Order: sequence, then C-alpha cells, then structure tokens
Amino acid sequence: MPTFRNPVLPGSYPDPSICRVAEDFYLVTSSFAYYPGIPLFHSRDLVGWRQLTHVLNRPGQLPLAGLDVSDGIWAPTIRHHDGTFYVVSTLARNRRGSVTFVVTADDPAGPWSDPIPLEADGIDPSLFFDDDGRCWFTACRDAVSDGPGEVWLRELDLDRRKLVGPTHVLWHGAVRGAWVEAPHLYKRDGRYHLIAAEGGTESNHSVTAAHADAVTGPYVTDPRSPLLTHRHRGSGEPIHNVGHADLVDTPDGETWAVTLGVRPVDGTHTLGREVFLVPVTWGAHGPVFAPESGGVRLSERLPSIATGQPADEPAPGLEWNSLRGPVDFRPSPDGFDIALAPEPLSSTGVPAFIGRRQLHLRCHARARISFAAGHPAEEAGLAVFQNQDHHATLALTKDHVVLTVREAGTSTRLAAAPVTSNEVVLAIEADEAGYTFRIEDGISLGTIERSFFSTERAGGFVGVYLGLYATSNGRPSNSRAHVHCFDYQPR
Ligand code: 6LW
Repeated sequence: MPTFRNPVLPGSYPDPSICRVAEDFYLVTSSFAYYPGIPLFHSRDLVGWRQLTHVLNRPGQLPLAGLDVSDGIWAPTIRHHDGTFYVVSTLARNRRGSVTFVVTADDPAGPWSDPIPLEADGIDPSLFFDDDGRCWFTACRDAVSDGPGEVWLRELDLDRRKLVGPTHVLWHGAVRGAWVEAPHLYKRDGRYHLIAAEGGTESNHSVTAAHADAVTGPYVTDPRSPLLTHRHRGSGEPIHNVGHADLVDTPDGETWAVTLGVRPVDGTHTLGREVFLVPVTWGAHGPVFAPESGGVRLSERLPSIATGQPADEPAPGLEWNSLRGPVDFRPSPDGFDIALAPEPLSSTGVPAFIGRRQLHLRCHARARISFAAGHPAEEAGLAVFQNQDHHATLALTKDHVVLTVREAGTSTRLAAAPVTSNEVVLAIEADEAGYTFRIEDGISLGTIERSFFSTERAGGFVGVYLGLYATSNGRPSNSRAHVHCFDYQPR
C-alpha cells in the first residue's frame, strides 16, 4: 500500500485549518508574534504543501508590538464560500483573546483585506456555511456557568461583516476539566457535527465531538469522545499532544483531518507543534478518526487523490519571518545587509532578526557574515530562538565571537574566541543531543543541550527558529552587518 510520511508540515505550524475549492486544498496555521502572519499553503493531494503567501503581510494588518512571542495570531480558520475566501482568527495578548477578526480575499494568494474586528469573546473562531447560504460563527470562551469553557455561536452577516442575532451557547465539552477549544462545525446527511479540542494543547490534548439536528442546538455529546488522542500512550509513542483538528472532503469522497501533534525526544520537543494528516470515515455517530489504527501515524496510507509527485518549490523568501514587524534588510550583489536595531532579541519590540523555522531535528545553519562593530555594545550573528527570554546567540562583536545564552531575564556569556577578521563563518549544528556553535566550520564554542530550547522548558506555544540578528543593545547606531550567505540544511 502506498504511504506518505507524517508530519505533512514539519516545524512550528500549529492549529491547522483546511478547506477545499474544487481540486485545490488550502491550509493556514497560527503565527503568534512572527511577521508576516498566518502562512497559507496550497496542495492538490493533501500530502505535498507549498506556501502561497502570508494572509497578514502588511504591517497595518498586524499590531504585534509589545507582545510575547506566544501571543499574537492564534488559530485561524480558513473557509471558502461563493467565490470568497474567509479567514477568521484572534489576536491574543497575555495568553487571552483580545481582538477576533475576519479577513477576506478573492484569490488565496492575496491580496487579503484589512482585518475587520468582530464583536466576539474568546479564541479559536471558526465559520460554517450552511446549505441555505447562512454563515455561522463559532468560538470558545470562559463559560458563563458550567465551565471551564464553552463553545458559542452567532450568525455572521456576510454583507455587513458583523455578528448578528442571538448568541447560542452550544456545548461545554465532553471531557471537561480544561477548556473546550478549537471548535469547527460540519454538516453530514442533514446533521450538524461539532468537533473541538479538549485537555489543553499539551499531553492531554484530544479531539471530542457533539452533534445536533439544528445548527443552534441542542448539541448532544458524542459518547465516544475523545475521538482522537494520544494522551494514554506511553513514552515510546513517537507522536504526542494530538488534537485541534479540522476536516476536509476530497473530490472523490474521502474525508481527512489535519491535526497538530509533536514529536518529543526523551520527553521534550523543540520543533513545535506540527501538522499531521489523519484518515477519517463516517459512522453512525459521526466522524471516525484513524479507523484502521486508532491514532496518528508517522507512516500513513496515501489519500486516493495523491499523485506521489512532490509539491512545487515554494516561492523563495516565504520561509523567512521577523518578529512583530518588518526589519530593515537590503539585498546587495552578494547577499544582504541588516541594519542594527537598538532592540535586543530579549525585547518585545522589533529586533533586527530574520529567521526560519527549524524543520529537522538534525540540521545545520551556517552564515558568512562581515561586520565591523562601531561600539563594544554592537553585535551581529546567528540565533537559536525559542522566545524573547529563551534563546542563544553566536555573535561577532568588536573583538570576539561570543556564545551567549538567555533565560529567566539573564544573559550569560558561555564562551568567547578572539576575532581575527571582520568576516567569519558562524555555524550551528543541531541534533537529538544539543546545539553546537562553531566558527569557521571547525572550532566549537560549546554545545547547549537540546532540551534547553524545548517548549516544555521555555513554556509557550512555539517551536525553534534559526536566524540572523544584529543589535546595538539599546544605543542608536547606523551600523550594518553584511550577510554573504545563509544556509539551512537537514543533516
Ligand atoms: C490555540 C488554542 C490553544 O488558539 O493554543 O491550548 C492556542 N490551546 O487552541 C495557540 O496555539
């Protein structure tokens, strides 16, 4: 039987949502405080995904200044109706929903509209288009009673882009104890099916369900819940934290789910919450996830529509992100220049950082950098970035290459080697054991254990980024670092 490898999107791409238009599938994920926001991917077979754009790629769409890396854009849902693409999502602050909004586009590759705020409490918004063309908005929030969380619904007036009519509280979850979140509604054979995530996004994560005969309820808990979880599996299980699913039908009538999961090594994971593809069938009660295996597998049977052809190469550049806003970097004939920013990586402003997700446990990142620091406070180099208070840097300073680690508000210089030239090759090698920081492909300044960069150790919702940065550490500066090349490769 032909198979594919999960995850179909490795690296920090949590909270996947999917829709189909004719033979084309589109998928979006959370992007937190990274800029641009909401990566959008295209596929024709559900297995090979190619990034088309970012939904939020203009600074005015995305007020991220001052936010913790794990706040920002959470859990977008993508849907298509009557020629228009809709994405609903929430801007989170202090780990709570602050503004929920809708953006629209005729072409998924953009341009997308400016966000239109909706009068909606909570997080994890979703849209459901009924057969009669009415659009129903769901989200989750603190329960008014019978908590801790509840899924609620209101009609979305598509012309006015406004929630209208009464609020219906649909469901408090099947498992309880933790918030019910990530709700999505579907209709099958005249019945409304609600799926949600419960247990929190960590080791107790799960997919639960309820159904109703009317969109506004009453919803009856599916007693099979949880329908999908790895919460009961031991440490030998390669995929954990499975949940937060969205369903899609293929043109030939199969149903598949995209769901998030993590791949821990010795109990910790560094690549973030990744996108896994899971077969679904429909039974008397509703969706049956992974009917053959009961779980998410690293090797799974191919969807019947799959061609086995690799997805096209992504448009160059889309893998790069900065933090909270655009950074000043300029292409030059042999590479690019980065203007130093006063903001260090530990700030919640816009540091001069451009990075890309670590997609492979074993990989290396390598850059040739020319930089003449104008002041002892100036530095430029490579970073392994978990969050603003949890990262390591290998930096060229005025007189040394310095390895520094940041945690719990403190930066600690771990090692330094004298600078012999303004041009150096800096490299980071990662594997199961740790991240090794090297100069000129040889000399090691040290290894930091891998678990230091794990989400379990750092907290929050994101995985590791590898990238370039340049800072004057609070001072005004006109200096620039020149990057001849940056190379990321799996090993
Ligand atoms: C997401 C929510 C969640 O919106 O984490 O713990 C949030 N659960 O479903 C960010 O990924």
